[in-house]
Amino acid sequence: MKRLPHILAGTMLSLGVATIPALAQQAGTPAETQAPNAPDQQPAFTGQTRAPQPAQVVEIKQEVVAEGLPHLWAMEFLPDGRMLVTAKQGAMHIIGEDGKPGPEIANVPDVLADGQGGLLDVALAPDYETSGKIFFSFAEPRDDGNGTSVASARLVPDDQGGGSLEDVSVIFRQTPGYDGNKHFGSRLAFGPEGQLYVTVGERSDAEPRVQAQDLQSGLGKIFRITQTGEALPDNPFVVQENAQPEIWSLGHRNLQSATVDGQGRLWTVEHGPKGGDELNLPEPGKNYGWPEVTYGVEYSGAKVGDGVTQMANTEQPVYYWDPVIAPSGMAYYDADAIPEWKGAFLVGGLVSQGVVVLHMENDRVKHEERVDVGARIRDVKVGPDGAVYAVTEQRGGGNSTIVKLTKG
Ligand SMILES: [Ca+2]
Repeated sequence: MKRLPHILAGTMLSLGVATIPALAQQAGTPAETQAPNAPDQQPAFTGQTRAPQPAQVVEIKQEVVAEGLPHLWAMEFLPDGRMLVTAKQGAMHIIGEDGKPGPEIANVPDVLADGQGGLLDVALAPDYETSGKIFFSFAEPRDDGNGTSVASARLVPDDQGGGSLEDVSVIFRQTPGYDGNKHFGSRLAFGPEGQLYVTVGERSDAEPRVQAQDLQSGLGKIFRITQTGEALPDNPFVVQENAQPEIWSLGHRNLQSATVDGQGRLWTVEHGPKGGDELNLPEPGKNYGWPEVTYGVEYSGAKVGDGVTQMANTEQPVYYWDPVIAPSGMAYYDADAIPEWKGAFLVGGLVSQGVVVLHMENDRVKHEERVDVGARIRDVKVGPDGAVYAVTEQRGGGNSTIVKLTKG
């Protein structure tokens, strides 16, 4: 029998409940009503942006279940129903059943907590229940600047609500390092055979970002590795000279959203430039275009490169947003508590301050729905109870909260 998650059981902590009415949502019209940043750009196919809202929008109840938390970056549910969170400044905590963070987990390595850097994503190993193993990504200070790294460790909880990391080992480093504080990514997602997908960024500035097209560089890539950090033998560039064998796909900008769907396929949402966030279904060896092909424009309003939105030998995004949502975490909804969302992707939005619900059909977005949470969303997870949990943050730091979304 499945153990009842204790944070969700019995006297559920409730710090405030608000039922958000179905806003002024109108079936058949896009949720996005603002003017695009690049009005001259045209989608490659119908429904590639501004998909219509669904005919029926489910009423969602919102409840703050944890508050006064440090500035969080990611959250995962432990098998006992408690939440394991990463704080950007370099701490890891378990959130107790009272909604309060336990003592700092010991032995988290030093991170570069500067700009967009810090302790980033966390994921439980597929065999966590027996191995106690977790994986986490972080901005790592290095001799040649800094870069995104992935470590594994055993999480050993104690009976004070804290615990320690044991056998900490950095299993993978994005290279080369770069002396900057932007575009580290990242997310970690496991495929069905236990392969680990690692998403990163291209470090933002003009000089490094072109390396998103360079197979000898780890900037602007998705990687596919074993749980000890090696390239999978069937990765697309394993036998190619002058290519990093861990690369799965290239031409990405800043990937902070990734999840695996019901078929075990990796999906990602990346931060685009102004007006160019995109949803992709990254396939092995394929080129997703950045910075040569993109929807959206530079923050200055200038074209990115030649302002090209389509090019041979590059992949079109499944979907894009102009203006941007500024994507953070992402989850695939396969639970039953909100039947209207079954099979949908839930994407957190920093700028859009809510959860974007993407209803899919034949690997295209059929409907886009927005749930307004009124705060920057840093991560989204589906709980063991089928509710959706959104981690909020405040720009520039401050406290995070965790908001539970249920059917109203
Ligand atoms: Ca692209």
